[in-house]
Amino acid sequence: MAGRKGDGQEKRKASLVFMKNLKKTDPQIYNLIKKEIERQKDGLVLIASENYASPAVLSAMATPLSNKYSEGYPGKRYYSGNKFIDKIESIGIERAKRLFKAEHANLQPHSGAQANAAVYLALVGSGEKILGFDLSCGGHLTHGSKVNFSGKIYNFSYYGVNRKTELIDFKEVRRAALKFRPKLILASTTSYSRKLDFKKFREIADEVKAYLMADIAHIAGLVIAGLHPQPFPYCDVVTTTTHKTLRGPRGGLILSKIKDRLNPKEKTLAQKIDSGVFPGIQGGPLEHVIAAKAVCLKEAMNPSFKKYQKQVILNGKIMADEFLKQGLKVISNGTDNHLMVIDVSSFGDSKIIQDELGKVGLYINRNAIPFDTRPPYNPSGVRIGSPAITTRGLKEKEARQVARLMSELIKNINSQKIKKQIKSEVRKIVKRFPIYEDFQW
Ligand code: DSN
Repeated sequence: MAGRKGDGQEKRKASLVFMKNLKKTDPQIYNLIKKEIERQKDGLVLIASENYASPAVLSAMATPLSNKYSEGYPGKRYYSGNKFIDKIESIGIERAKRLFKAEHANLQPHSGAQANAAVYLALVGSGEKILGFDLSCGGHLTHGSKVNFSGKIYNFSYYGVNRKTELIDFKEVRRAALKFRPKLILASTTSYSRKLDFKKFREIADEVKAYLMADIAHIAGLVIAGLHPQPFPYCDVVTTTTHKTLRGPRGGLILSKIKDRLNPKEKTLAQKIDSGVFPGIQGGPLEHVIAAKAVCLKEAMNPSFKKYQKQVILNGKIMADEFLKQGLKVISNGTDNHLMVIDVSSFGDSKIIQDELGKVGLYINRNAIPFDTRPPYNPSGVRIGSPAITTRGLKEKEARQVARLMSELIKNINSQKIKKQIKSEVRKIVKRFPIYEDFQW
């Protein structure tokens, strides 16, 4: 992979020729894109939901496929001229089904939020009940936040984590499900660092006759690599994004069973999901992004993908271990996956910590912690992820070093001298582990 050393992939030259045209037509935007590329190259991305897509994935997106209208699905479009688009989308669908062991796949959601919206529309009526995971414990905005469409249109209730262990407590999930009697249960996270037991969720869903959906946006790559329990056959529907551990283009994806086990006499589950996406919530699909999704799914079939995901977990564990050694409080005392949340409230304001880390080239995002009493804009924690640094080729030794540098800055948030030292250490690391080095923009 051009400039993506360390993840076992072939090194290749690549270039986005369209950037040359952009330079002539709109130098202002061209220059800003170049600056953003340099920022990504010159810093260490520790935002758990970000990654570096391959030149092949990026190239597929920068194509005239963007010009095409293809409302509908392969073989059933509303516009002519979809001969090749149909083939591309069908290849992507087959790859997604194979990788996630799914009976049905829909590659059209523009994002993870759109994927979730389409599933809710397909399965739950307005005002009906959904049981989700509490946002401060690791859920997502689209899992029923009051400020999001999900919390406004549907009647949400939540389960959380055990106060002491900070782990999902299945007794509480069951109690909440029996009391609330939801139509849909979400086994879905965005900042939870432990494995999800889909079998247990399914037992509870069966007991209350609810659909079960997993939003595996964060852990999709780990699931494909067999390093996290598989959502199928337990879940009815699985949503994901394609740009996090999956390392593809920005976008969403829905996987599902074909049959609707709760309402077998109605349309199939697969039909409901497809019409939930189109015409339910979207018009024309972004076929250039769908082509890039197909490319990232091909990359995920390469044995080097599993090797990469193993290293993502190893790096995550090492970082959590170092944070604990440095005296920081890691939620649930560690991680089983690619991320962890740290309570930084005793060291300062999380927004300031996030911004100061960004100034030395260490990019993270602030995040709520379980039972957080602080507001979402200034929560008590920060979230750290290992996928992007692992794509750059950092291994255990460097992951530990990065965690140590971050801890030093967090503990000395007002020391300019320490920040200067850390900035120079980060510079050395990004030079040793370059990204997109042969990619000509
Ligand atoms: N998917 C979220 C994240 O984890 O960063 C953003 O919405």
